[in-house]
Amino acid sequence: MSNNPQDWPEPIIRVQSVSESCVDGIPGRYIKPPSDRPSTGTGFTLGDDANIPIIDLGGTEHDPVARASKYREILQACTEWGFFQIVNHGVDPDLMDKARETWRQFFHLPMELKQQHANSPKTYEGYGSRLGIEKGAILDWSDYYFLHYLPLSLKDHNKWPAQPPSCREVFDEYGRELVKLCGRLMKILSLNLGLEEDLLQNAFGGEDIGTCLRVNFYPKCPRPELTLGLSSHSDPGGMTLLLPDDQVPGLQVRKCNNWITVKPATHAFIVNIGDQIQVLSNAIYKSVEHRVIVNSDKERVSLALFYNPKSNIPIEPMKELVTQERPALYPPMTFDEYRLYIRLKGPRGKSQVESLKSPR
Ligand SMILES: O=C(O)CCC(=O)C(=O)O
Repeated sequence: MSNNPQDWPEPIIRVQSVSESCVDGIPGRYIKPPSDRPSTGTGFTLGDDANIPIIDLGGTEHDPVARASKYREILQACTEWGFFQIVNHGVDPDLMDKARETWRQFFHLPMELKQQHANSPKTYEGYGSRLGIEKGAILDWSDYYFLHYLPLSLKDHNKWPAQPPSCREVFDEYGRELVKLCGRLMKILSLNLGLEEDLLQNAFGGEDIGTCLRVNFYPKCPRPELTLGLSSHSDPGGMTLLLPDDQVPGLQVRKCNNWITVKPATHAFIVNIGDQIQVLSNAIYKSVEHRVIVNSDKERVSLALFYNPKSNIPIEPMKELVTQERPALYPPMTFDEYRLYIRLKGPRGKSQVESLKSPR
């Protein structure tokens, strides 16, 4: 397998087209081994009403007591769950709805238009239907669109869809707002590690961070019990802000060896810690496995904005968090090197960050 693949190992088939043509079966390429199928739970059951923490960010500006209590909730979520939802986060709910609906419209454009943006594994930018380049791999039940927002040197409107006409404008605004929100969360995460508020952002490369968007489209699936919309993985980047579908649940987060289906709160973002923050925090914060299930009567759209460190600087546990009792758990690696793994092999649970751990 080359480290610089130029093309996919086999012709790309759009899952949306497969979904439209199959009535009660799905092609073998999408059938997961029994241990990976949605119904497979292990360990004890946490109950159907279990959910990731929901944290209200409103009202913290002028109230130090409320602020301290919210920050503690965030600390607990980052160390115990790796996931939480935020409400009253300051992003206009209309913009959130508009962003999701604009992308939904994109996926409902005629196939010839979407195909003009077909991506390749060289940069992944554009319209895609698989992660990883292993020939014959079992595939996930989803299509996606991937694009860069930052750094500006990678942002290229020509690689964003031209249709629907508002797409570029809406995502420009959406990206700007979410980068601001990520900056705010980074400060909280830094303070919660007992560090000055800018230290985590500085370890990301300061202003030179990367931000990209993956819009996931999960078509209806006649046999949802046999497949996954997205296989289990932890996010390779820094932090993810996910705008889930407001009508259709699907995201599952691993907790105590079981899978919790996230119930999205109205106009919430789902925040999760990625591998780079797990590494920088010397594993105080957890990057947690998650996956997506699909269903037979509703399509689903989600927008994952990935906030990543500058891609060519070494990422390693921050020196303030390394002590004799808690030596550095990971060797330095740039994000460019790190993300090759998922780009070549596709989503594989937490195998990458686990395999990095230095022997102690
Ligand atoms: O669709 C979702 O809810 C989750 C998407 C996701 O995990 C991802 O894009 O990495």
